[in-house]
Amino acid sequence: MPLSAVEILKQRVTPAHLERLSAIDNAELFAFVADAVELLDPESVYVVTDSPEDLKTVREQALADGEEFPLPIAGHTYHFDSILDQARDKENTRILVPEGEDLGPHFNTMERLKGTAEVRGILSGAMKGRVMWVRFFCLGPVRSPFTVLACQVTDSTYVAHNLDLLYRQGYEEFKRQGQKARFFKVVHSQGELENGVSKNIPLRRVYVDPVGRTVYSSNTQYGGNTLGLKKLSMRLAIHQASSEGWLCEHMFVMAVHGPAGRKTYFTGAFPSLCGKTSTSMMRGETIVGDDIAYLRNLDGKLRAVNVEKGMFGIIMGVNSKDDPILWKTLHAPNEIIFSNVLVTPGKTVYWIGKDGPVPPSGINHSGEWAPGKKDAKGREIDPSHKNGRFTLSLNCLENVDPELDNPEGVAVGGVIYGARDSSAWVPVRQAFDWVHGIATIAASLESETTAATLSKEGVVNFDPMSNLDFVSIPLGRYIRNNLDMGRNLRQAPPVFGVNYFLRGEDGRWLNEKTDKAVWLKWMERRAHGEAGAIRTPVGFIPEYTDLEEIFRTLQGKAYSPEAYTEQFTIRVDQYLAKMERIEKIYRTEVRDTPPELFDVIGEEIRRLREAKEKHGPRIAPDRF
Ligand code: SPV
Ligand code: MN
Repeated sequence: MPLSAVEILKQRVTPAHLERLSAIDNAELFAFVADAVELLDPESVYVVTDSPEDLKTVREQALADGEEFPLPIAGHTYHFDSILDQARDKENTRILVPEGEDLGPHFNTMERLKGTAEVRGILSGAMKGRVMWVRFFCLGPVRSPFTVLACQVTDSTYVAHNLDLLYRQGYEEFKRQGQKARFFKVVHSQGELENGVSKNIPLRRVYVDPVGRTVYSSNTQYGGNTLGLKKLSMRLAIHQASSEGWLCEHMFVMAVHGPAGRKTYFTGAFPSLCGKTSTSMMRGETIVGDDIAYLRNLDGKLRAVNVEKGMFGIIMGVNSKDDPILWKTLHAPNEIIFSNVLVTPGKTVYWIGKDGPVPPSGINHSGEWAPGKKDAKGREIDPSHKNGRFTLSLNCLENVDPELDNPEGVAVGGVIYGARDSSAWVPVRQAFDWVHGIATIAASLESETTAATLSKEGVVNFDPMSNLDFVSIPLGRYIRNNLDMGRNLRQAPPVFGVNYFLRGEDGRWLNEKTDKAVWLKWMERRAHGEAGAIRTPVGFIPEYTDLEEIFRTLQGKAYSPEAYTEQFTIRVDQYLAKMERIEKIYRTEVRDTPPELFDVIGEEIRRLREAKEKHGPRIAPDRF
């Protein structure tokens, strides 16, 4: 007769750690941990509570295991992933679906039982001779209508440590909820190591099972594949949210500070590497979160929380001028993990775009490095990986917003969608209303690819809500959930589209990195009906005088009418091509597209054609 979960745990877990587990009165948890122990066969099991001593143990063990290495600044450590394990593995990340279910062509799926069997086969015995760390966390603030609990087991102390910087501790909350606790389950093993990094990359798998509320991750260390509470649980959350009437979005949450001490909270969805973190870290504003938000209708108002409490941010390009707060934090004694940067012999870290010269030598994700070093394919290896990251807790930032842990979240005053679009979208515009914004901005979002995933850079991808990588339900339903959210609010917040990557006809960027500060202030005013706007076929665009004033008073910069005209000229053909492209995708590749999406896109196309007839293919703002 098979052993019960409790019997397995009694055999495999020392009394001290069993006691910690038993303090949580939850049979599903015992079954999960017992199953993980049987499957992974660790030498021992360490149940980590929320206590500072336990967190210290994890931190120190990451160093003892050689998964992290110390740096001279107190609290700083670094970690490398395999050169083949530097980003999210889209190819081998699959949503497991019950037999007969089909999410549509935008998803990488696998039949649930088959996928589970495959990944469990790979994970079988993976923790032999190692410690299995059992971790408890809360997604969203603790004791809030937003809270979702999660338990991750891992054999990587780097992963366990990283989670502590990114998520709110949940052991006490599991204890408190006891039998009532429903939770996400994450099973991770880095697999066999060679020189401290995952060796069997061909056996890297990230399988997400929304039905079983479980994630399996094997033979990888890169955070995006292993921090189960991040993008992996996000897929579980989108599934759950869809059946419960809330949203889980790839969004920052920030306060934009308006006149007379007014704070207006915005959420913002941007594809990876398209300015999401830098927007949320804008000087003068305050940050609630930089990556994932849960949104709920609470008493008719849209409210949002940061699912996390830390940042796993891209370090490339961080410099003292553009990112003064981050710069300061990254150089102060804070608990920070640098991953896939260059570490010099003098033990300083360097990344692409950091102030100062490129060091003549160091160690990076490729091993010993010097300028000119080439990879196996003969391509030059950058000093740091473009997707190199830092992990820190938001509470070490001076611009952290005091509402970070508010159990009720923050009231959303505006929603922003950002694309990486060199040819069409103006730098900032406001949708006519929620449905127009969801249809023509959010659901129509496209982005040129970046280094955040293991794919070719510079290709235009359809990426609705910047969330296509993480949606785990049919796309039509996901779009409908977004439309419904706004419809059910007493008053839906305004929706904006931004684009920091517009180029002129000669290929030059039309905006500076710092211009986004101005767009934020303009959106904040618009959210309160305080700035004017010009009605165009694609939404409201700013008036020159408002932008000129904001540039001048905020940044002491002259903003010329010519720059404005070039930036805000409506390039009708590009918009039309885009809308027609998007419409086709929804007609041919997405099932159950809400009909109003076609209505709204159809109207936009009609408006654009009429405008073109009247004014030609490039329409300067003063023509409207
Ligand atoms: C992103 O790529 O969108 C990230 C980092 O935020 S990852 O955890 O890899 O998803
Ligand atoms: Mn992200």
